[in-house]
Amino acid sequence: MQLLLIASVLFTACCAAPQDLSGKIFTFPVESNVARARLQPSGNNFTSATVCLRFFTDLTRGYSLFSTASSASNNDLSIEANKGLFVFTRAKVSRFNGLPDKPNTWYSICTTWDSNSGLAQVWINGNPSTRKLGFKGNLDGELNIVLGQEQDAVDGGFDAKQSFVGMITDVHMWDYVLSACEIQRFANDLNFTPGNVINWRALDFTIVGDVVIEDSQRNGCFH
Ligand SMILES: *[C@@H]1O[C@H](CO)[C@@H](O)[C@H](O)[C@H]1NC(C)=O
Ligand SMILES: [Ca+2]
Repeated sequence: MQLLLIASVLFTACCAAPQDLSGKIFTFPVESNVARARLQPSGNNFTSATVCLRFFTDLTRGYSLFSTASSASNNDLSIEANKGLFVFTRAKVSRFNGLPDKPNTWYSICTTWDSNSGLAQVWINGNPSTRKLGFKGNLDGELNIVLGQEQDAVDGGFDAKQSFVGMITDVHMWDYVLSACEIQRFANDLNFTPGNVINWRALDFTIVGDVVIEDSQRNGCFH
């Protein structure tokens, strides 16, 4: 009986049904080295990828927008802002300068990476950056994906001064490079093909610490 109970608790913890978070946001209301959302990707061993999300913050220091760690690298497919945007692909850093970074504004950001050319690119509100060299090779192994904290170890090594404070929504990841047209559809909130690796409309995630799931205010009256 007791064993059965434990088994069913474990089952619930491991396999909670994915949730449709359409119209919802993750609010990170406090600077900490704990608060985070862990996202469970479908699949592994990626030869290319696109990550898109929307965010709002008033931080003027550096912060992590999307942190991936694996046994191969603590900066596996990661996006950080720190007077410029930094995209990491298996510890290879590509730096993008001069992109808009005004505080207290909703931004849409998409990052693409392709292992053949190694090229990474960032799109802010549907506008492209320069294309820069990143990692040439597969992102294999299990990826641990975290919002709100920057990993210096798999789900660990957090630093409050790199934490994200603000709101994040519409997080999607694909195992291919999205076309410019699809990226602009995402940026403009038109119909787009949801992520096949991470899908905000069927999100498999775990919250740790102060992260609040609430209705989006992003579109005001026009939901
Ligand atoms: C990843 O995929 C490549 C083919 O793209 C394959 O050669 C390699 O063995 C795979 N690695 C793992 C760890 O499965
Ligand atoms: Ca770090």
